Amino acid sequence: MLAFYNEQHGQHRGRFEMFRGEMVPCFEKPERADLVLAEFARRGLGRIVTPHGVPLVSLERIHTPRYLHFLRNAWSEWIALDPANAGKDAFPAVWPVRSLRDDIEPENFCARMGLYSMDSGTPLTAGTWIAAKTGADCAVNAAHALHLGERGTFALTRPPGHHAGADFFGGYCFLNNAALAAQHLLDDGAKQVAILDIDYHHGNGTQSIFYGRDDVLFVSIHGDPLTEFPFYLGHADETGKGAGLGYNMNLPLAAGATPAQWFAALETACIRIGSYAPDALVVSLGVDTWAGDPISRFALQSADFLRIGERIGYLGLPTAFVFEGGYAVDEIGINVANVLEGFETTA
Ligand code: OKP
Ligand code: ZN
Repeated sequence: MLAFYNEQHGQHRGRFEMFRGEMVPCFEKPERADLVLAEFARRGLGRIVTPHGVPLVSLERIHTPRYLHFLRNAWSEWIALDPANAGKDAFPAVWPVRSLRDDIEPENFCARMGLYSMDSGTPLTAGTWIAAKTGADCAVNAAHALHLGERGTFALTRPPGHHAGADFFGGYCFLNNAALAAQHLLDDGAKQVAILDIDYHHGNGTQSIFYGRDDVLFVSIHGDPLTEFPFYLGHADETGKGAGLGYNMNLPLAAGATPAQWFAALETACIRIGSYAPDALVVSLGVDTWAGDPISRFALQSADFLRIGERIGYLGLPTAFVFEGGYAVDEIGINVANVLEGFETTA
């Protein structure tokens, strides 16, 4: 397996996130990717390469130009407000919810932070743009390598991407790496691509990006949004719209669902993907489904991740794995590497 990794991810290093009325240390931290990298190398799972930088037009295949412009300049605007801001992360504090206008771009930076975001748990830092951009490079390179003949590739990126929409950040995500990978596969000539999202949290950004399209099938297994982040999307009745009707499948499970229930959902997901018969598969690979994850409530054991990789491998599709969540850092390397190793055993 060919892995794409860029050490610049470490430049995105949020200090705190807002959680239940206080600022708590960020769960999404650089150690996550470092530990996955170390375990990937320790097991000899494959070659690790630095991705080529992709042009901004590749990002514009998924994200709006005005959002990309905002994201690239956000930090300099933040410190322009007050030089002392250099020592603080930027957070949104106001949002254009129902009845407020989101069609006019405000000049005020704080107002634009809200226009382009969905939560207050996602600090924007000095190195956010470079980390997100080089992460997106990893994802696009991982997709391109499938086009060049690889059977399986791994974009070892952070921050994650699946909550980011065409024009907003949130849920620790800024650029939607999985969506960029899927779109790149189509641009390389694939006719149909499936995305399987197995992160604990629903990939609202990915779903929304492809909701009206039938050339990308989105299938997600996640904690029920009635109780779990991102709350406002991810229900079973969201099946797509227009040309995309029937090409979105949500398999929400109650918090506390057992591994047996989770694997039954994986079977449903794989059957749907098999019947779609895509040219390639993108996996949004979160391991926050592990029993000990500090912010999630499923119960998978480390050995289960080997079985997940195997089941995905038996689909027989060129597959790009894109790293998403997982916050139990001591086990994160083992759990991610288990999925990749399970996939490799099916070659
Ligand atoms: C990102 B990914 C926890 C509150 C939840 C958002 C979770 C984003 C998860 N203190 N904050 O899907 O793993
Ligand atoms: Zn997650």
